[in-house]
Amino acid sequence: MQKIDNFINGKITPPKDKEYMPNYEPATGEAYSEVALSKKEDVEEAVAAAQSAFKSWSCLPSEKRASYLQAIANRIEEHLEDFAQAESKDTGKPISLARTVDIPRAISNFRFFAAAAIQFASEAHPMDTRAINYTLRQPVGVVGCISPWNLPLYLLTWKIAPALAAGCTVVAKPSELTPMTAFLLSKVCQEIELPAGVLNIIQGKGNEAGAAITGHPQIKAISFTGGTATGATIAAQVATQFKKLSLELGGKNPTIIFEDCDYADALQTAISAAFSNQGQICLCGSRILIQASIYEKFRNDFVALAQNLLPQDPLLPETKLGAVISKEHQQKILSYIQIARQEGGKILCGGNSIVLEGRCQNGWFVAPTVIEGLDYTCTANQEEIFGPVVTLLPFETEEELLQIANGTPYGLAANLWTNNLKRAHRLGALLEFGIIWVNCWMLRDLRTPFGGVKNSGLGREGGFEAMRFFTEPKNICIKLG
Ligand code: TXE
Repeated sequence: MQKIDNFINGKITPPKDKEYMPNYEPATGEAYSEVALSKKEDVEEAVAAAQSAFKSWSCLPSEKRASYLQAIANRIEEHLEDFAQAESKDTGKPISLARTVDIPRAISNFRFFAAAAIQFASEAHPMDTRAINYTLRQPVGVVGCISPWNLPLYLLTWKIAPALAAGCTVVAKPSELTPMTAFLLSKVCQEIELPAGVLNIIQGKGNEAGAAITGHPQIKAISFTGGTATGATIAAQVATQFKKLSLELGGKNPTIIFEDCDYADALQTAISAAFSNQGQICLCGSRILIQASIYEKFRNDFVALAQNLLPQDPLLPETKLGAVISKEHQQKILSYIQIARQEGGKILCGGNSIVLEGRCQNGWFVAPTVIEGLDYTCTANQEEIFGPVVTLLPFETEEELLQIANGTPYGLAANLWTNNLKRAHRLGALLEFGIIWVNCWMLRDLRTPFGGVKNSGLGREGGFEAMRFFTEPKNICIKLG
């Protein structure tokens, strides 16, 4: 069975203790490869390699660093189909999504930060004729990048690219549930002859390899994406080490539908926002808040579309809904649906696992599920389910809307549908989220700050914000005359 090893100091390297664990295909429920179970000793070797490479990498002209990032982007593009097949097999997501979103976005991440590397600027502050201050931004050193299983290559490269562009060297760890595309990235780095030690990829569990990275004294910054609970664990661990920390965590995002919306567009986008990647995107619209005057119509139209989104084999080009990531996650989703029932929710469609025939008969599938009749304080409206499950809630007034929308521990993204410009500006300022989409969803300009408030995270990724995160600003004041 194929072994997914580490990438350390430019070499594909097995874990020192040769321990592996099965890597499963969610669509079949069967192991199809083995992933390295790296430990502290493997992380030590990766950090040493990154430290050795830091001086030369950080002193390279930015154009040269940019050329390496471009070369990685070009190589991934040449192998786009291999990456898409690997991503779909590893995650259970539809192959069409891997081909059109995940892998192209990973390519864009490298291309975007290749350009940012040569545009990155700083600031100066003259003190009349007395002195001039300038801010020298220097790369922090070796950094740790840790990513989740839902958009594996997309989110891992969203961290790696700005870190390399800023002149840092990297120890990265993908989720142990979806190691394959990071392994393919290791091979791309070898093929384009990225200098040894600049990027090191460690495979393994979060509480072992991940904790060894976040706790390593020579790692100066941690960029993490994952669950809120894990984010809190990491924050507690690194606080006493005064490391720079960026946390992209969970969400419980509202899709808000006013009666004056572009109805067909709002309906179709609400379906995409609810069920893309089986609802396993932190930006998914998992609560749909509908103005009371159109609640029944929208509910009926939404359910009619949702119940036709039946799960299929993710490797089929026509598949719209694939498998969820693991048996445990499937059970977690079903348990939330059971709690919703107990709390008085009405299941309008779905509410159960799905068993397919053929090669996917043992896969982990959940029917698209729509629930109504729950108060906004109920569990299904407060906690992140992270599956193909949405709740519908009516509202009468803007005050009621804001109470419901802002009434969860999360604050990542809100999706507002109205053609009333004043209302869009007014609510944009009052909705407590890091991202507000108006009459669109997942429209991303990589220059913009990305991230959430409250339990959705700390700090922002994206654009020069991300590059500034990986640098230290030193103020130099020079007396004139
Ligand atoms: O997270 P986990 P998952 C959220 C999403 C959901 C969760 C799903 O909403 O809540 O992430 O991802 C490693 N020290 N977002 O289940 O378990 C682990 O090995 C160091 C939000 O994977 O937190 C994996 O590589 N590392 C986001 C990674 O952390 C540790 C977008 C995430 O694992 C660790 C995507 C530890 N103690 C998902 N424990 C956004 N806001 O953009 C685990 N890991």
